[in-house]
Amino acid sequence: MVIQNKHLAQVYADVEKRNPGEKEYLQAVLEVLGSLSVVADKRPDLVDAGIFDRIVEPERLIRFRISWVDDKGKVHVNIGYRVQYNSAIGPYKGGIRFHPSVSASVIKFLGFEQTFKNSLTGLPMGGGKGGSDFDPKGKSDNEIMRFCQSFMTELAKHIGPDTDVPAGDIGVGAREIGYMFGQYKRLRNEFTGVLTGKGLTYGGSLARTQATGYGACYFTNEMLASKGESFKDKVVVISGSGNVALYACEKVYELGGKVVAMSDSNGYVYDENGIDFALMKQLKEVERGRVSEYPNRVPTAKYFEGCSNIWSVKCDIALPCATQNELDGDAARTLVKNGVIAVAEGANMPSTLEAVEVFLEAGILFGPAKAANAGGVATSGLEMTQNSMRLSWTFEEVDEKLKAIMKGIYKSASKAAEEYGCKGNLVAGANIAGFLKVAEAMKAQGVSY
Ligand code: NDP
Ligand code: 2IT
Repeated sequence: MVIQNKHLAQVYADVEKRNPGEKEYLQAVLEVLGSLSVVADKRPDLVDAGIFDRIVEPERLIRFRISWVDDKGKVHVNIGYRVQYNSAIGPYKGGIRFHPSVSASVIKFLGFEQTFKNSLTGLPMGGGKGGSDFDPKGKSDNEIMRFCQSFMTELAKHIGPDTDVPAGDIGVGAREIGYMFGQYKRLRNEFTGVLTGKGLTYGGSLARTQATGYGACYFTNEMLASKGESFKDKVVVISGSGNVALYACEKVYELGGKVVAMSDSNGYVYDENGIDFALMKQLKEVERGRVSEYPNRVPTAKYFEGCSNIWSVKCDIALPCATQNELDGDAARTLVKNGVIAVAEGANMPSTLEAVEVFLEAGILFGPAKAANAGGVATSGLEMTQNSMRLSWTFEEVDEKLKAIMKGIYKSASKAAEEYGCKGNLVAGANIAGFLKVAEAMKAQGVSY
């Protein structure tokens, strides 16, 4: 990808120098700056205010030690991170990820993306992200609890309901949020909405669990409608089988489509008759099992080793909902060759830069992560609102607001694309629309942060 605008090319060169070898972070920055050349050309005031130089440097990156004791009494040490990326439009907001691949580069890319995503929701939330290289797989419930408590003992020093509000991400769901919330309350003696994705008995919002997957489908529906299409009778492939993938699957069926393949990091399962959502939910969410066990219960389903081959399954709609860079240029070419009409990113940055170029050149409908998966954080924003008002809305009320927000995101991304001369390119549109709000706020607030 080439950055046309000279100032932005220099900004990117500086980012490369300051963050050597941080490939995920550099990839995310390159993609956004690549789209913003048209903005820099039109808005010398933003160049003069140093907005581009400032927006690519996190306000703060906290790195800390997490010591914890396993069930056998052995001491372990992991690294914890919180990036407080940008607070121009609201308190820092974004998930926490527990996965062995977590590094400063991964957390910074996620915090950077989150800044623009949160801006697109229209809600007052800045960008943040956190996590640890801790691997929750194979740990007992007590080990998970002790780890979460140790993690929060340090994180509590840096967060607060008006400062920074974390939530879940890979490896962090309702169980982990519960343990972290409990520890925060113990330390502060305060019952506040400091985390979102909480359980329904202690301040969580109805529909937050479903929100990212549902939202990705609502966004896809908007893209399809622009071409007179819908999910009706469409064959859909969804990668992953975690929180986002599961609820995307449920919504695809509700909208009339059929999900024929889902995966985890070891492999994928295919059933031309359609994946049974209730069974997959039971297997993954309740039993915490593996996708490879699915064919034991459904004889028509077949399991294949290796998760990346899922993209060779012929489909009309592809929803990558697992992790970053899970869909490369070759996978994108295969999808296009097999006649895919729409791809929407439920995960963060699941498509490589090359894959995105393949989709855009092929002219298929492509919904980038910061727009397509914003339903999760948007509903977290709604959870914050309910916590502040000390009341809770019904599932239907939250779901209606989520739908309206996803429609709004589609509209602002397509409008920005059109206004800046790249009609139909939602990657550029989402980057530009998300950026402009943050940029105006930063300019209004003066230099320094
Ligand atoms: P979960 O932990 O619930 O599920 C993650 C899923 O992705 C699992 O099926 C997991 O398989 C798979 N996966 C994880 N890492 C890899 C990998 N390296 N290679 C292949 N598969 C992998 O996480 P979520 O569903 O919450 O998150 C999925 C994606 O969606 C992430 O990119 C996240 O950032 C993004 N997202 C999440 C939101 C949320 O509200 N939860 C909101 C917006 C975006 P396995 O079990 O084998 O590890
Ligand atoms: O990537 C994301 O948007 C999330 N993991 C959700 C963040 C949130 O604060 O709900």
